[in-house]
Amino acid sequence: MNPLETAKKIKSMEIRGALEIALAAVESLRDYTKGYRGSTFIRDLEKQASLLKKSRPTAVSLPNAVDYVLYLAKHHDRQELPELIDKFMKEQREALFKLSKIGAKRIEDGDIILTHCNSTAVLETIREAAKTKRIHVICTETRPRNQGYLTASYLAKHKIPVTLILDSAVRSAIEHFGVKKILIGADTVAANGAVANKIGTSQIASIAHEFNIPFMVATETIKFSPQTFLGNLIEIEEREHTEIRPKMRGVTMWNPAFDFTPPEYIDIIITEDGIISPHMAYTILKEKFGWELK
Ligand code: RI2
Repeated sequence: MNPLETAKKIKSMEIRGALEIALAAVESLRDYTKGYRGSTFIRDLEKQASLLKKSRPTAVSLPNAVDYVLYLAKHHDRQELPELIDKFMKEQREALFKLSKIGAKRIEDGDIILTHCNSTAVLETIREAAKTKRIHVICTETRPRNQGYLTASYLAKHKIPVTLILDSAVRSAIEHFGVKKILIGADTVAANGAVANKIGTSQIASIAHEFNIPFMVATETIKFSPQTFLGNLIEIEEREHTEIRPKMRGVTMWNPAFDFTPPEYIDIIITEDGIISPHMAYTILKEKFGWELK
């Protein structure tokens, strides 16, 4: 699929999830590179990259991955680029596998875990833990796009006990089921350890804080934001109001797709490089994104 079509599918959320949108974007740049016949490759690749980066503003995995392809293009021959992109994509899928192994160790037999939205990092971690431990997952619907239905279906398919609840039932569910841990994914991790994730995450974090329940984030390091290290702010995407419901005369609507959870509410961040406190985000950025920060 070409970058323009891919950008459209990312914007419409036909392709979604912070890791999947990054991989789809770089795969489209790989195919573009393979089919390129012009004479101004870097300039033309940068135009395609810009289309992809504009498709959704919050998940920094997207610009990180696209910028890395541009970095590779500027430091290697065009003929080498497709193979280098394939290698990068393989590394990202391996990162997901590695973090799931590490994260599974923080899940105990008999845990009741609440999650929000639909995160492959979360689901692979739960699936890995469920190989040897009894786990019951409580998942929210996640209005307005109801990604929680994908989570519930996935867990049911893998015979992991799962209960679907309303977003507004989180506090009641924590009390009713005796939730032991919260495990959520991430779209972006800022340099100060704050996490951008699906709207409603920060409310869950504040409830977990009140109940003194561990709030854990599962995320690959590709979602750490070098730009925030340099002082930039992460834009919270606002989506079509009609995702909430059809227009109502005399009623305005507001539909932010993400929110930020402050580091104080986050106990651990599980990555493929290990488990860190949110305040160690700086270390990850220095080690993993030196090329970007120069
Ligand atoms: P993985 C999703 O956003 C959710 O916020 C999810 O937690 C996050 O991306 C990470 O997903 P959306 O694409 O990369 O549903 O862990 O708007 O799959």
